[in-house]
Amino acid sequence: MSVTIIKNGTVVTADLSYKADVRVEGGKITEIGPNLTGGTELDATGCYVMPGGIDPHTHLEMPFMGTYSADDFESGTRAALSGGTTMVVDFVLPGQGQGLMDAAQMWHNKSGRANCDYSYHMAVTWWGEKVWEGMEESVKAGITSFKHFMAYKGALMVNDDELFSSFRRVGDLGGLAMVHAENGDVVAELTAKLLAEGNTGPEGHAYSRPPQVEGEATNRAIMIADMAGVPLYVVHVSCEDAHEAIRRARAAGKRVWGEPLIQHLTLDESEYFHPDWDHAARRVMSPPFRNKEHQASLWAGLMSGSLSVVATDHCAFTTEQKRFGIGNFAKIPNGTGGLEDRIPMLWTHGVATGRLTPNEFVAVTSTNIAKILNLYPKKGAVLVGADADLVVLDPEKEKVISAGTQQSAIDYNVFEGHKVKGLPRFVLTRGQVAVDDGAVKTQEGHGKFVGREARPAVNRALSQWKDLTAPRPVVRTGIPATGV
Ligand code: DUC
Ligand code: ZN
Ligand code: ZN
Ligand code: ZN
Repeated sequence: MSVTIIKNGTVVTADLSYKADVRVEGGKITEIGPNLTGGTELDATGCYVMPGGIDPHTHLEMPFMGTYSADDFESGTRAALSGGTTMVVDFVLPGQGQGLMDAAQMWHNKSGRANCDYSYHMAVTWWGEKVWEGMEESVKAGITSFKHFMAYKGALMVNDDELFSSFRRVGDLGGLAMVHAENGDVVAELTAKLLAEGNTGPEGHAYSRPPQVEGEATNRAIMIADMAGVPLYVVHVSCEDAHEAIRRARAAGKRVWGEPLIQHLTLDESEYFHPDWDHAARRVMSPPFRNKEHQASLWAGLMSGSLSVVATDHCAFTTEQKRFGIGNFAKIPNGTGGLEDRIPMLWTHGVATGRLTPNEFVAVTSTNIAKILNLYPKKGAVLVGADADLVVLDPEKEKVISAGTQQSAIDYNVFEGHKVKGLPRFVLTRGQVAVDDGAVKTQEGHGKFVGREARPAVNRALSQWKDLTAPRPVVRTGIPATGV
């Protein structure tokens, strides 16, 4: 079995930084210590040896808004690896009336081409007995997190009664509930009003989804999750209104996590007022980019720990696809790329600016989500026995982000022209070198599905500090007896 030694680097985990070599054999880390020899050496002098990034929020080759997202499991995971992300968690999106395991099979058919390991979340896009039953099968098949859209009315959105039923089911199964939190009814009303008033351009997208719709839905999801007794993960937290609801929940002892995206941390709403229609439309995603105060709130959340994970919601569409929405912003496919830029952008704007320590960086790009999704320590760790999914990051290496040199299949990059410092020298996916001294050398089909275990006891017990099983006063019914 081939042996690789990562030499002379500084190992950085979510807890510690220390000088050590790392031995990799059979796809696993087999030894960490000084002066290791006896294998192919990768020179990590001046570099940090960290757990590979985990992006828990991607949409690869997903049918959406009349088209398919442009990066598939091959180009998407190649983009991921090139930027130091060694695992993605993609959303299985069942069609209306479709069974969950049917949809999961469709995803398995696509993901065979992946270059790195991957897992799935299951989306609950409609509600009925078939879904209720499918959820147990999904958990048995290793898909233990369930995402609910509170927006996209008439398509993916589930109502509160459905949300409550589904959350209870997820809680009973020991899974994790997830939400896209925007008030879909209000978004639909605002969209219709804006279009009727002639606001058809991409900026209308931002006007139709103000921070309040996100704050309201986030708070509602938290309260419903609390009543259902299930832990909750809020995807793409973009504003103070949602962050505030999450902070309050966490301070009250609720098991709630928030995930900001690298796009919301580094790009703001002025992008939608760019005079070039294509420029603005390429940045249309939900929730939209916000103003600088909201951005500052997200950074504060990462720095203080009230927000836990940085993801991308990678859902890339070409300019041609974005142009479906000329004359009607509501038809612009929602989504932006970011998979290959998340690590360098967060290092540049987070660590190099002094906002985050390297250890905090590892926590929010890898270890925290590995723990939340029950992947740790197989993933998200530099420990003996862990998968050798590693990034050797050179903090001095620089580049200017450009669509011309990216791996993603689309024809632009929302971070075009951003100078980043902190790039992978080497990236290993289960021991295989996918980035070799900066050169991308991925292998189609190397990636494997990683199933996850549910946690019935832990997830149920810790989601609520109140004892809902305590005896309650019996409600009196019927007619009072005479004389009472
Ligand atoms: N938001 C997007 O921008 N794209 C995919 C789905 C979503 O919720
Ligand atoms: Zn979403
Ligand atoms: Zn998404
Ligand atoms: Zn920048």
